[in-house]
Amino acid sequence: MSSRTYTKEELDAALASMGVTDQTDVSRYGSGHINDTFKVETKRGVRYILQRVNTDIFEPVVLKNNIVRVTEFLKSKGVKSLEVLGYENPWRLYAFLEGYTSRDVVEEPRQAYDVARAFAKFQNDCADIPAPRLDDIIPKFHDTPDRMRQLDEAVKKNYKGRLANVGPEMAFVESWRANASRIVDLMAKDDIPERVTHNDTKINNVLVAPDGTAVVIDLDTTMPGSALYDFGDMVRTSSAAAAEDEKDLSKVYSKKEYFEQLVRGYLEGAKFLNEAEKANLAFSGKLMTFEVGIRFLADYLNGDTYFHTAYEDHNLVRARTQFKMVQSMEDQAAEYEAIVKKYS
Ligand code: ADP
Ligand code: GN1
Ligand code: MG
Repeated sequence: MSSRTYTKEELDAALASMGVTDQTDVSRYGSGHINDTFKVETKRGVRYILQRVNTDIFEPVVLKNNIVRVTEFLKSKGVKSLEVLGYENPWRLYAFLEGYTSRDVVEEPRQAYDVARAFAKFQNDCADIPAPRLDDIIPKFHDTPDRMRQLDEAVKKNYKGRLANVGPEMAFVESWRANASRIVDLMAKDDIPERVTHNDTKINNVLVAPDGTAVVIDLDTTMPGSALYDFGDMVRTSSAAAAEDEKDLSKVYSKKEYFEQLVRGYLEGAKFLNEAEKANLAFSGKLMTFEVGIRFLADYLNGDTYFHTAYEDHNLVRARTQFKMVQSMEDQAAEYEAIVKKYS
């Protein structure tokens, strides 16, 4: 879906409803695929993030409760997090986190380490959130077999007649289909425990300061899940040599030195992992990357209704990079398993 446009009046009204009236500039910000995000400059020099929640995807009242609950809990512990300054559904206002950088690709191994430390700390910080259990904000979010079912439906409908364009991608999917249920099966057997997880650990959902201190953002999908969802999705973007939508596939592969720093950083922070979780760390990188690949492919076949897209084949380009990443991790499987052993 291409991002919708907003009139100045709409944006001004949203800001006024949350007490901001001295804005000098409101402009699109960041590269998130789901919500509509704006940076707000004011006469006072104070900056904000204004966001319109994607109500096609989220149930807004449930989401607001979850966000308020998680951010208040982190604040009560003194953990730096998103600061909610206003929330008038579907709009919300966050303090702009000054002094931090958001990136789409890792440029040096140290950055992969910082990302992994940040998400491990986030899991630790959220682990003792008081009952009741957090809401399943998007049910079956990381149920890969269910994502396969959604892809199969999209193939059957072939709503846009695009199936003819995805022969090689579907062949890759078939070669991988048998692996889809491994994590949900281990969870069903209780070999892998349910924890409070972020569930969207892509690199631009953590802001990092020059000294390595980090703030985890985009808390919309914080809910019960597996630690492996978070580690695997980190590997997907933070071990990648190129952007998620790089068209030249020769530039797309998983970099071993980034993967090593992810493992080092994550295992330094996530001391709570059991043996089954550790044994599946390297596998989770492949599975979560595959999962996002089939989600992009299904969205392409459905006519681009879910992820923001900037051009006709954007979701197909993204699906291709994901499958290339999975293949690259397969090619390095023995080395990646050895890295996990080294730090376990
Ligand atoms: P989406 O759900 O669409 O991914 P995000 O909440 O991740 O939306 O926000 C999109 C981008 O906006 C982030 O990747 C980050 O670059 C930037 N961003 C979001 N919140 C803040 C904040 N409080 N301070 C600074 N930048 C932010
Ligand atoms: C979306 O919101 P954003 O852009 O940080 C998506 C993730 C995908 C990611 C792929 C709620 O993340 O699940 O992994 O795109 N978020 C949601 O880039 O579906
Ligand atoms: Mg985001």
